[in-house]
Amino acid sequence: MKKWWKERVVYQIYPRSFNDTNQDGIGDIRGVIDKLDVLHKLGIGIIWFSPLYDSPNKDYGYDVADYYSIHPEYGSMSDMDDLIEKATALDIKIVMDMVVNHTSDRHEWFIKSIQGIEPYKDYYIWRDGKHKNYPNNWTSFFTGPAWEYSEKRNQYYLHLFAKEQPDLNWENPKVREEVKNIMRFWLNKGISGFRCDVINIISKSGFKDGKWKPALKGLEHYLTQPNMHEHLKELRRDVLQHYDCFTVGETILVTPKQAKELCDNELDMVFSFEHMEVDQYLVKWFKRRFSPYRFFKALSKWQTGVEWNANYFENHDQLRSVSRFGDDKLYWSKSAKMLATLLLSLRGTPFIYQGQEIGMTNFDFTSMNEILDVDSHNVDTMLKKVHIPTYFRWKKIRRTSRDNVRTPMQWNTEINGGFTNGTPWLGVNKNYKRINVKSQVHEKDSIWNFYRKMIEYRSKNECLIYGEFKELFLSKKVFVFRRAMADEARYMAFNFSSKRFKVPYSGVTEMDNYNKAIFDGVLEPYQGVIFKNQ
Ligand code: TEU
Ligand code: CA
Repeated sequence: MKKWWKERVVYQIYPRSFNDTNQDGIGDIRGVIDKLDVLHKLGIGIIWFSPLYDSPNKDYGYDVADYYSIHPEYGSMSDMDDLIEKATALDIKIVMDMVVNHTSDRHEWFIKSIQGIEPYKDYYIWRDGKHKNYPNNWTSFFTGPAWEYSEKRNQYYLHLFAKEQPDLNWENPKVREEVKNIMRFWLNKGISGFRCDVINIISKSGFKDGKWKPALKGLEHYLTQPNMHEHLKELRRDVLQHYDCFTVGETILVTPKQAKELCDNELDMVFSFEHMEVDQYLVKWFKRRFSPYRFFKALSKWQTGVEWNANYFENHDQLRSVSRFGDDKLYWSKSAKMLATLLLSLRGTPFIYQGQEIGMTNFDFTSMNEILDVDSHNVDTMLKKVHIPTYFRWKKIRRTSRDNVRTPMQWNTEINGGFTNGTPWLGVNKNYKRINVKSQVHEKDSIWNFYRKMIEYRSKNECLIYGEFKELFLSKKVFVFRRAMADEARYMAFNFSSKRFKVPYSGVTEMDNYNKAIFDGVLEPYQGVIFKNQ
């Protein structure tokens, strides 16, 4: 079925690092308004905002203290209204981040829940300790036990993330009514959908000890549980279906089968993680060499496994894709463009993360002091406890920290890359003089202009949007597939290496990071090409 959210390209903004207009070193809503024009020129049709709500920022907004207000650091509700109006005028739709598996421990609900005040008493998941110990052996995504003791209540509360992020009790109908009201509030303001944070772990069925696992004990008791489906159906029935909107679920460890079920009558699409796990063992704890082969396999599996994908190579939790899947040195520009071609030619809604369109790279930090991410600090503390030396701790953190992608946007060659004249909340990458928006908007052959052309190309070719996907050729470093509908077909070929490869396909090129008119079957290093078969 045709849908506007299938035809548009989404651009994710991490507001804190986007653009600062009052020189406090923190990106703000007015800063987004100032850049709407350049986003419009790029051709994007939807903006997803990482949380802008009031928050003590333990997890930079993913710990919400008030879903109905804007964090003063980012501006005011009237700035937000202004932004929605100005974006709408440019035909850009807005998607909000819905973080409702947990709240901040500073949320009024939690403060009252600790004190046992009704109706909040059971808004969270409280359990008595077992023999003066945790209620069970579950562990948090951010390391350590998933329970925290509250003296006031003489009970433990569950937190699957930081201890400042208590999990909401979704089995309590009052909690679900609260969530519905929050959704209605934002939809009535004119936004067009939600990205639903860790939505497949909202329902916990029973609190038995988890099976032994090196990481994440307890998973089997809260991952994609039957009640989760019921809760999501309820949200759709009571709220979502009454608006012209869409939802994309962030669903951890999801399989295509589960994704299909989730997209049946609940969400519209989900973010899967399989293609992001091809360079790591056991979730994200141990890194292994990036394997393009595993990457293609995962993409191919999902392309055919579900009806509609949410395609992404980067977000605020991952690494920079050009540094991770491409070559951010010798083939920086070529490989960034190749990734753009692949991302925008897969079947599904494409999501671009701020900075990806100019090939921003992983951070250039040199020590833990430059890192602010709570996850990285928890990992560091945990490794310290088991006596891992500084050098190895830093090696691990440097390769996994979410701050790699959270460094401020690089706008121009001025101080701090034009992000702020003040002191940026997080360090700006020193390569901003070479990698920035302004230079790339002017330079015809830049990554930015390539993204612009590629977005335009996709929007003009129904085949790229609605065409069926078929894998044609898949090897260690090379991937060829076809998108086809009715009597139209496009072929795509990608070389994830610095060597040349020959493939048994050729044709007239329509998009090519080597600007060749004909594709003769020889793939240049990091070439990505779309062609029509002759
Ligand atoms: O992420 C959920 C999630 O799976 C991550 O915690 C992931 O394990 C980690 O970031 C990988 O490094 C969502 C948000 O995207 C993330 O920013 C939040 O911190 C988290 O939920 C808690 O809200
Ligand atoms: Ca600011």
